[in-house]
Amino acid sequence: MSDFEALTESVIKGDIKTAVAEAQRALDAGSNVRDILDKGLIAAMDEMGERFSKGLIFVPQMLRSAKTMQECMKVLEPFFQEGDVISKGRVMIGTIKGDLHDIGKNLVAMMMEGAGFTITDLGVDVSPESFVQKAKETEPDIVAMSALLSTTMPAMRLTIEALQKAGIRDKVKVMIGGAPLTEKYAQEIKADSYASDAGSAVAKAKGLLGIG
Ligand code: B1M
Repeated sequence: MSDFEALTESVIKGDIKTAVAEAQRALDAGSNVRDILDKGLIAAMDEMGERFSKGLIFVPQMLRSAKTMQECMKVLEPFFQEGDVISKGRVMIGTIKGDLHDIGKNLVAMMMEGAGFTITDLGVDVSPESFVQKAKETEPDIVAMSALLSTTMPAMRLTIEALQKAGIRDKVKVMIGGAPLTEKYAQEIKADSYASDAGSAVAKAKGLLGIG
C-alpha cells in the first residue's frame, strides 16, 4: 500500500478539497515532492486511464480527476523551483493539434521553469502554423511538443516539417514527449530529443543547449 493512498483515492474520486489537504499533509510530513507526484498523483491518473479503457468510467470523471490533480500541482509547484534563470534557455511548449491533454505538458513546463528556463506556453491544440508563427515571434531555443493520443502524434511530424519550410528548423532544437511516444519515433520524425517524463525533460533540455 502506498503512503499516498488517501491522496490517490481522492484524486480518483475528484474530491478537490480532500486531495489538496492530503497533498499539503504529505508535504508537511516531509514527504519527497517527487514521490507525492509520482506515487500519489500520477498513480491516480494511471488508474483513471485503466478504468477508462475498461469502460468503467467516462470523460466527465476523467475531467474531474484532471482538475483535482491540477489543483494539487499548484500546492507542489513552489517545491519545483530550484534554479536561477538560465540566460540562454527559452522554451516554447504546447500540446499538439487535436490534443487537449495538458497535465503532463504543464508539469514539464513547471519543472523547466523551476530549473531556470524561460517558458512560453502555447496551451493545447496548437497547430503547426501556430508553432511556426510563435517561434518566429519569440525565437525560442527549444520548441517542445507534447502528445497524449496516438492519433495526434503525426501532427508533430507536420510541425517539424512546417518549421523546416519556414526556414527556422536549424535555429531551434525540437523536443517531444508524451505517453504514446518513443525515442524511435523521435528519430523517425527528426526531432532532436525525446523525454519520457518531466524530470528527464529538464535534463534533456539542458543537454540540448549544452548547459551543465
Ligand atoms: Co484522455 N486519454 N482522452 N483525457 N486521458 C488518455 C491519454 C488515454 C491513454 C486513456 C485510456 O484510454 N487509457 C487515451 C489515449 C489512448 C491513445 O491514444 N493511446 C485517452 C483518450 C482516448 C481520450 C479521449 C479520446 C476520450 C474520448 O473523448 N473518448 C479524449 C481526447 C480529447 C482530445 O485531446 N482531443 C480524452 C480526453 C481527456 C480529458 C479531457 C477528459 C482528460 C484531460 C484533461 C487535461 O489534460 N486537462 C483526460 C485524461 C485526464 C486522461 C488520462 C486519464 C490521464 C492523462 C494525464 O494527465 N496523466 C490518460 C490516461 C493515462 O495517461 N494513464 C488519458 C498524468 C500526466 C502527468 O502524465 O500526460 O503522460 P502524462 O505526462 C507525462 C509524460 O507523458 C511526459 O511527462 C509527463 C510527466 O512525467 N510528457 C512529456 C508529457 N508531455 C511531455 C512533453 C515533453 C516531455 C515529456 O517534452 C516536450
